[in-house]
Amino acid sequence: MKKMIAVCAILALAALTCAGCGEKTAKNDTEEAATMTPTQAEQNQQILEPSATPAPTETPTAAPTATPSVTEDGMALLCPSDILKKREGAKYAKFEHGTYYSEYCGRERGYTVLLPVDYTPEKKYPVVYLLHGIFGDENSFAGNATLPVLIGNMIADGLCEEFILVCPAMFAASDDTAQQPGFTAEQMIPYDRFAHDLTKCLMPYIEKTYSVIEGREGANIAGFSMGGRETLYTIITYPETFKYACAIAPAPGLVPGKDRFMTHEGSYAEDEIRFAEGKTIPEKIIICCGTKDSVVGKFPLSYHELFTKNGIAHIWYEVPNADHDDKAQYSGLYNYLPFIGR
Ligand code: FER
Repeated sequence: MKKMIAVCAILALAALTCAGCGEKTAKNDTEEAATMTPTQAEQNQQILEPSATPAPTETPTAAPTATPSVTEDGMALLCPSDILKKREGAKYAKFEHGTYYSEYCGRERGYTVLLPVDYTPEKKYPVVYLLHGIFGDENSFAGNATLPVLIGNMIADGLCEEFILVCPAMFAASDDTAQQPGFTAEQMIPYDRFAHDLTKCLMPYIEKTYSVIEGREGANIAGFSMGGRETLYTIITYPETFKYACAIAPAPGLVPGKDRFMTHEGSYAEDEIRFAEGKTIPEKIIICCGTKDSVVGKFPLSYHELFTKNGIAHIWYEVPNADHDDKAQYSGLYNYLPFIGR
């Protein structure tokens, strides 16, 4: 029976993820945001003002319905569609697979990496560690052909700096033939263990292997769903390690809770979701989620409320009409990547 539930859950999640693959975001009114850096975005809050004021002779029929394209924190609600399209003559990076030895897990573990097209050891690059969803592995993002396009186009348009994208395998079990991902309390443990594997084993390996800006200045973390939850877990556990963090549709379980998949014991008590005073902490934390997320529902909103209650500065916004899908992911990345290396 348990197996049946797990299989159904896997199929449902896989169907949603695939529904999002290569999805074309509808052309939207956020094109102007394409030329904005966060600083410019911050200065452009007037975009929020509704521009379509009815002419004086018109009888107002209903309240204005136009959705603002940029939030007061400078977040473009949707990723502009042209950023997601291949451009003629443009070169896009390709994912490569690598392995590192994890002393923490006592075995060799995989990762994929997307180096800038013009990668040269003469430069030093910031790194984004991008964490996949539940049941995923280091190949989950590498299978997404749009991701290199989004990144390549943003770099070409001067929207973000060149950076190295590292996609690890998050399920940090010591023996992954004996332990598999799933929806039990026991199966949550390897996900949280990844925070230690990442900071103690993978990050030092990446710093040794590629030409990266070392330490916190070059270290950034983001993730989708289970990866979003582990992004939050990792920055709460190692607040001084990362400069910018982004949790897209973070899954439940960082703190106690219950949903249709399982009862979450919680990796931390609500009161532990804090940064000690005077500690170095991430400079920006973005939490976002689709308004129609049918998998994690209102859990991301509850993280926003908890962070607010516990005094953790962060940016929160919702992606209009996005489900647990690419639309939410691309919006989150589009808003997050401009911070990297700046
Ligand atoms: C849950 C709901 C969703 C959960 C995980 C997810 C561990 C993750 C979804 C995803 O990664 O896509 O209750 O519990």
